[in-house]
Amino acid sequence: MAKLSIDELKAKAKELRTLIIDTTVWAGSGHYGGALSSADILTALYFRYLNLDPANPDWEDRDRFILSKGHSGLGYIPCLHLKGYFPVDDLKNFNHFMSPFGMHPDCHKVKGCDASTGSLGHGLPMGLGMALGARLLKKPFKTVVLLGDGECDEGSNYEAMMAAAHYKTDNLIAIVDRNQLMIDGFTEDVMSLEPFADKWKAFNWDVIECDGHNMEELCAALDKAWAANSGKPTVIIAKTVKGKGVKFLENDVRSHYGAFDSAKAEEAKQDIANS
Ligand SMILES: Cc1ncc(C[n+]2csc(CCOP(=O)(O)OP(=O)(O)O)c2C)c(N)n1
Repeated sequence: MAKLSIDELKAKAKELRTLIIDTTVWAGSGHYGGALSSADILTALYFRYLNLDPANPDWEDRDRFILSKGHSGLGYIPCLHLKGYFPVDDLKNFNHFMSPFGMHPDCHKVKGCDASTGSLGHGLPMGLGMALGARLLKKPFKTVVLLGDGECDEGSNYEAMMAAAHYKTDNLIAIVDRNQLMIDGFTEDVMSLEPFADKWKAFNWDVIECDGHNMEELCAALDKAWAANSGKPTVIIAKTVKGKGVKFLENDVRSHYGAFDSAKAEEAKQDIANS
């Protein structure tokens, strides 16, 4: 599939955000704050970087992607639809009884999904395993793991960071959706992460910081991460805004999870269209 230009990516990210609002309505509720903050990252990955074949989801040489912040399935599953893995009508059952799409992604039920997530702190260890697997199998694929910043309170991440550097997995890319908020407050109040970049550097990772809503910066960061051959894994700390694109949700702890009535859903979509 053709790689989208920067302008096309910007338009696609708007399409994804609109679909996140629709899917929240179809589902009855959802984790829209973190889905909206990661929408530009998912769009750039799926429409410019990840080497995938939606007609052949189990292709062995595909790049691997793990949504470690599994509660953002509300953004990830619509993105897989936009990529062509399944029709939009399937999304209308999101989180309904017997649907393949629960609130958190299940790789045994969702085409294109490489790992089941939802219990935070497991994506990076799994991604490290996939990166080491690629090396053992002499496969060229990259493994990309998207983490939440609140998720980085989980100690398992630090074991994986240490091991990834030890094993020099420069085919592994972590991206942190650094929206500064978690379920119950600002990360710096709940469990401070700063100096966050220095922590990754101390674990011997290459660190790139960028604006996670600026498509030019995001793509420059991903270009650099994709080209890495320094023997170090790379992390992109993407500075984002929870609820991005919908003014009444932006940077507000209450936008972690909730529901919309039809008037609020319309207002949200209008905001996205005007953004
Ligand atoms: C192991 C584990 N503990 C707690 C939770 C409940 N939980 C769901 S989302 C969330 C906050 C995560 O914050 P962050 O990673 O910053 O996500 P974002 O703000 O990007 O949505 C928590 C604690 C969980 N899913 N897994």
